[in-house]
Amino acid sequence: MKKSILIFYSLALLALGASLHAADRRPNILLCISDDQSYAHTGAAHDPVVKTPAFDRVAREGIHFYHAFCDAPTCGPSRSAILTGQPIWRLEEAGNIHSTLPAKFKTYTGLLKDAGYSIGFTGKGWSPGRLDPGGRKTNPAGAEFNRRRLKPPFRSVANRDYAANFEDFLAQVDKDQPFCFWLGTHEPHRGYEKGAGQRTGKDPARVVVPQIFPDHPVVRNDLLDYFVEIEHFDRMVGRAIATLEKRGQLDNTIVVVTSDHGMPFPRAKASLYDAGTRVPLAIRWPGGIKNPGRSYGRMINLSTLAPTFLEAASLEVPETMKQGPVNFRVINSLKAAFSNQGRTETRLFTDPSAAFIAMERHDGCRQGGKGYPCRAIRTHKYLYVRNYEPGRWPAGDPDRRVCARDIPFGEVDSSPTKKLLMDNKDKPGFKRFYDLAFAKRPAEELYDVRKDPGQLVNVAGNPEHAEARKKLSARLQEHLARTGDPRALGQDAPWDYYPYYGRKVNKDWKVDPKPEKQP
Ligand SMILES: [Ca+2]
Repeated sequence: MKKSILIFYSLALLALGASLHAADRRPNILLCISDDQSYAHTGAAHDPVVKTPAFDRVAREGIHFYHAFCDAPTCGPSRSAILTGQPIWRLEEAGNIHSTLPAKFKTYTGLLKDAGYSIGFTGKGWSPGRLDPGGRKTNPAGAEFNRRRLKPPFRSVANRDYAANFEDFLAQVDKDQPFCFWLGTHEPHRGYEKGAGQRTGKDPARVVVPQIFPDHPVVRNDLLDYFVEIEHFDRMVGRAIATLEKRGQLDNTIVVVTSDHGMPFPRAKASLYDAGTRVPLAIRWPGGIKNPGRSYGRMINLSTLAPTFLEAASLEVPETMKQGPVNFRVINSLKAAFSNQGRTETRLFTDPSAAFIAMERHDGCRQGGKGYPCRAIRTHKYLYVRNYEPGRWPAGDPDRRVCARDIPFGEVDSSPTKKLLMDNKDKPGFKRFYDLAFAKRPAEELYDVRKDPGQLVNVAGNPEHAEARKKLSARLQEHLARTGDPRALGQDAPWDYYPYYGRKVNKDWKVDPKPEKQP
């Protein structure tokens, strides 16, 4: 009898041990997300000036995704898409910046928390906006860890010691409890300390000036000042990785390094062109990535991260994070990217994958709170853009009085590069760049990215590309309709009328009420 009880308890203990062991095996997640960094600006993407050893290491020891796109080129909506695993046209108010993220939208962080993960964030989590109108009490990125400070290396850098805050977070995670942490820096968001790049020894002559800007000393130096902030982010990533390594937790952690959208420059952030939408993305996870040290060129959106994390934690992916009609929902995750052997570059131009990008109201910079509704499909051959309100100013109204923050072309953050274009707009050598950044845009834009990687020449009206234009237009429409975009379905689009919680310098600026429906 005694012997059988002993055997029973031994078996029970074994089972308990096995289940604890299973719990131990659930991977941790560390998402490192910079604020406004374009794909081109990492060492792994061969920029000759900016130094990003931590990003490069994650790319080298994991997968470098070199066609990753944000879901929206604007902070709040992009972060909402990452957290919910959904495109912004399904997120109601969260499709706008300075808005809210309604509590009914499930987030990967919330689902992991329910499954026993410890969830935290430092720096910039879900932001900017207000949580209470959406029925949330805490930041959806997790519990806040922002107490540790440092002396900023540049005037424009936040005094938050993100890496030390990550250590504070780790210190309170229970032993054997998996964790999910969001390390979001405020860099390289503007403003910058002017001259920081040159003062720290960076050579403006070595800067690769993107084709969307004039090659001018002001632009070169503006880019250098942006680079020092990317490097600050990268140092924080490096310290966070070193902490995990020291604790023996690095190899069971999915380390993701990315950005919410592209660089804060004209025709970049708050536009659907690559400079605003194509972001750095590298993922390291020895336990889950087969054949690490490769790059992956298929088109992906950052909203694929949420279902990827849930699958990695062996959790069910909710219907909302799947694509397609009911009963035909597909989990759009990186599982295949992690498990296959990658694709060779030579096959990319026949690869049918696509990324989808959207924008509604970025900032309050048009009369009555109107946004600039647009959608795009990006394939390996083309960028196709649909502008729903081509009569509006894409970069915001030139009249600062109709901008909440009292800035002309208010979609574009104030900067030396923006000022250079505006001050010299009538001079030869500047007009073209000024128009690319600020002029009105037609309802359809098409860029042949193989011939025109800078996306400077709209070929939508060119007979040579007529067939491609037709196909891409239909494919975009089909995707938007299938995933429930009110604009594609001909339903009322609500974004122009949602409240705006951003700063108002022009106190009488307001969002117009929704017009009464005509009977
Ligand atoms: Ca941002």
